[in-house]
Amino acid sequence: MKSSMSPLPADIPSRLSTAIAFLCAATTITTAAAPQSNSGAMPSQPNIVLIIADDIGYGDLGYMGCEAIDTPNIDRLAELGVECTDAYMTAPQCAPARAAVLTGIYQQRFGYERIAPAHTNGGLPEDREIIPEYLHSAGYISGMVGKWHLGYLESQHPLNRGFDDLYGFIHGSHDYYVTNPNAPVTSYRAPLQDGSEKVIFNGYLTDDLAQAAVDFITTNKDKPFFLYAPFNAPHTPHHTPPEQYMDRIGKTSSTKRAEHLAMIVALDDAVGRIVETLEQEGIAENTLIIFTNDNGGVSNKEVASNGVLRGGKGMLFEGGIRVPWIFYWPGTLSPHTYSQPITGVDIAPTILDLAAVPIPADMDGVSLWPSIANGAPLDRKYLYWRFKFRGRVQGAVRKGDWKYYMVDRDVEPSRYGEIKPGEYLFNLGDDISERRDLAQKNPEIFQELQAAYRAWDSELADPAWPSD
Ligand SMILES: [Ca+2]
Repeated sequence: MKSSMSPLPADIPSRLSTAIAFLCAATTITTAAAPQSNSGAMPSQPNIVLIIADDIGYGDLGYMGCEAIDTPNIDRLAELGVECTDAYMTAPQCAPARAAVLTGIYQQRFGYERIAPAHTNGGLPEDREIIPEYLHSAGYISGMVGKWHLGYLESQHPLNRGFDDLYGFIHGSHDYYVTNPNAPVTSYRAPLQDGSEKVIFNGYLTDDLAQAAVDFITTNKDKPFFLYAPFNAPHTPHHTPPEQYMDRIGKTSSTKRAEHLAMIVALDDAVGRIVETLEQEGIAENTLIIFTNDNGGVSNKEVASNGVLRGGKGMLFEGGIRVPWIFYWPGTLSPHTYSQPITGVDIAPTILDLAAVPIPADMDGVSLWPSIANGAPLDRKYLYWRFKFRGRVQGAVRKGDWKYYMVDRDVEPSRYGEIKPGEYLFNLGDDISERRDLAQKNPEIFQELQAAYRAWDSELADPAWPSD
């Protein structure tokens, strides 16, 4: 098991330094007590709330070092829960990352390499089961609030994919203000749906989704439930959030960044309302909350900040795939920092494990429960990535602190820092910003990871639809 936090460059924000100092202190304390479940046994069929933000930058939350906003509700989950420092999604883009989360399988195995344009009929294949379908057999009620983005066909609709309840939208983004169900459908203006009904809403979307999450919890408080809450904040469009959010932004470099951060403040309030509802209903101690983000922030618009990480959305540098990730379960999970590398395909098997549903053998992910609850080392050698998008292939493998990265075409220098087509080796332990290529100095580990990538790559399907 590696140290509790990866070393960071000297220029990390002072607030993050403070947070790390606190977390290191906390880790020291909890190491003595050993991170573990209080009961020592796996709790039976807890409620599970999975909150996934959309395009938050790695440095855009209070506890991750953002100085321009406070995110007290998310920060509280990190402080009192399990803060995962080396957590990833399996794609640097919304939909493929979500496909892996819900199936527990690397999405490239079934051709979900990239987002599916609406005209392609692409999306979740019918023969790949997803979390709510598995949970039905264990008596769970499942609800979804937010952004689907996993197919436009009726057969791919959330209500036909195991969800008993839906409040949200099918496309990849949505207006933050009023929509009319009779208006022409565009990517931003597909109607909001309450179950199978198209609805008008007149408020602010993040507030509206928070209310739907609260209503789902209140309605289903007496059953084991799974609430999948993929909020679309702070994804585009950059509609200026209401004053109550804009007024809480400190100094920023641009109006667009202020709007981006205000969307995150609204999301933080939504998280607070969900936690408050669980507490008011007396079920907080029987509910696991997972909070994470679907891919890194867009790094070319001076909107999101990925902190010390290189690159952003669309890239397999850390800035595109490394995400904030928290497990919060008061009374069951002791607060601690968790630094083993984990990734999006681990979410489904972890949830199934807690629900006492057998984990299918074809899942790539592993249940994290024994590890986050009792400190067991994960039995896994490599994490993998591949992203074929708009004519460029990127690949990556992580083992311990080592990361192999390959790209077959020039990467736009202004966007990610100059990098030429080739294969690289980075050591994230002392170079989290991926600036020093160590391939020549470490041929053995380079060749091992290169071979691991090529073997895994050979198992994958071709992308099932073209890039848009
Ligand atoms: Ca996204």
